[in-house]
Amino acid sequence: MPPAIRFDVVTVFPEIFGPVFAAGVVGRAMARGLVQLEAHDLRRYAHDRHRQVDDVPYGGGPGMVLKPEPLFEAIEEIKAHNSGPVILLEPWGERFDQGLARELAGEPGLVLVCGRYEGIDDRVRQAQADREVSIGDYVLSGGELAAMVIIDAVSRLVPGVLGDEESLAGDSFAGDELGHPQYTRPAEYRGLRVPEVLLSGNHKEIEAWRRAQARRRTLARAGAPRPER
Ligand code: 4FV
Repeated sequence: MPPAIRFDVVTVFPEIFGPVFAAGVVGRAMARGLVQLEAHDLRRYAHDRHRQVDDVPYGGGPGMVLKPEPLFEAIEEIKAHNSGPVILLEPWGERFDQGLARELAGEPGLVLVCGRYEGIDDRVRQAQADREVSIGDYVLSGGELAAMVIIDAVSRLVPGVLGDEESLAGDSFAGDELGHPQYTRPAEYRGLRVPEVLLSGNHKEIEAWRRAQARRRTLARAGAPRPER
């Protein structure tokens, strides 16, 4: 049975993806063949003696830039078996959020290209990228963590990945509201009690309380001024 979604990642550190997705709901979905992930070693597409994947920036300046040739070759080889969008992970990309996660979950696959060092030769963006995505306004040492965030958030939205013990319904951002507070046994701990309504068994009142809490959280966050830094 073909996977529900296939992720191909281009990276200079392919070995870090296995351990991250060995456990948990995404790991289980991979074991069930619902989600497929292959991390491709960029160096495999550099054919000189030193397998050079980066070089000094034209115009001078610090650091190194990922070369176009290995990336073009890797992306073109991958596109033979993954018809999904080619996505560059870059801080100036479109912001990743639950809405974009839902959109990407509808794709047959994603080709995720991870930058390192000072970044990627811009010709890769010009000629190979369908989208550029950022997970947030900060600079990472590489695109790998951003790729992992996207793989996890998108995989959860693929039908069949979440068992009934996990549901999308209670997710924050499932609709336009944040999730409600959650509690489990014991009913009292360190003098802190679980709200009585949740112990009442009155599902109408419980649902009303949860909606009210979700709205309170959403308004609190919407109203919270982002500190100028
Ligand atoms: C990033 C972000 C990010 C910048 C230089 C990789 C690094 C290197 N990716 N959201 N924020 N990428 O900082 O996605 O290419």
